[in-house]
Amino acid sequence: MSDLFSNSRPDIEEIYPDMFLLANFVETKQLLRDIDKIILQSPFRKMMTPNGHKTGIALANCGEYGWVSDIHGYRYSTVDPETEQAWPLLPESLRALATKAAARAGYINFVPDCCLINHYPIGSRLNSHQDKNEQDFNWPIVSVSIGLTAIFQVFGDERGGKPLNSKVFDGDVMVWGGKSRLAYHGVNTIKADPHNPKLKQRINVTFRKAY
Ligand code: MD3
Ligand code: FE
Repeated sequence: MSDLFSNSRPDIEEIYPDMFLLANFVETKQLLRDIDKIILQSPFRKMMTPNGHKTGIALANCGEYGWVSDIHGYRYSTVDPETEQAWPLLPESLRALATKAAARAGYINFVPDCCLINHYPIGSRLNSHQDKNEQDFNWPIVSVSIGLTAIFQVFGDERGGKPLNSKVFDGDVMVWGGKSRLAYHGVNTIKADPHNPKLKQRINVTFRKAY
């Protein structure tokens, strides 16, 4: 059958310069079990931001470094500010997934030292921003989408304007490197799935090399 009439997506697609979508790259059931364990030790929480508001979405971390925010700014920290303890260990299976996905997109030997887990209930969104707290922008960021479908928005060099919209499904992995690494990006308001009303959330896991 011609591709015009089938719904299949390519295994890998460069949707923006140096930004790769790996369709259905991972089975998310085991990932969710890993995340359940991580959040027992480091629960999802909203953090204060420099503008005096809390982050709109709740987050958790594992690995050597965690992404944290407070009134002083955004940074990477080796300890959870709630407990002053190290973050939960990054499970080896997750580390291997990130390394494999990066290699599939052409970035070999990617070994993340940070795993940020974002929690999106229905109705939540992530406004346009850049990720620039990491030391070396030559390393990509790898992200895994779990649960409800989202629309990623890539704005490019400026915060606003007309974005590239890309739908990402459960099990999709994206690799952002090179010319896309400092692109402004966000996530559109998460909608319920009428075909799957019991599904109430999206989780996004990003793997970074902070240092
Ligand atoms: C694009 N998270 O945590 S995936 C974030 O779905 C973040 O939770 C979104 O943006 C989410 O900062 C988007 C990850 C992502 C990460 C870094 C990027 C997309 C990026 C850097 C450049 C361009
Ligand atoms: Fe981001």
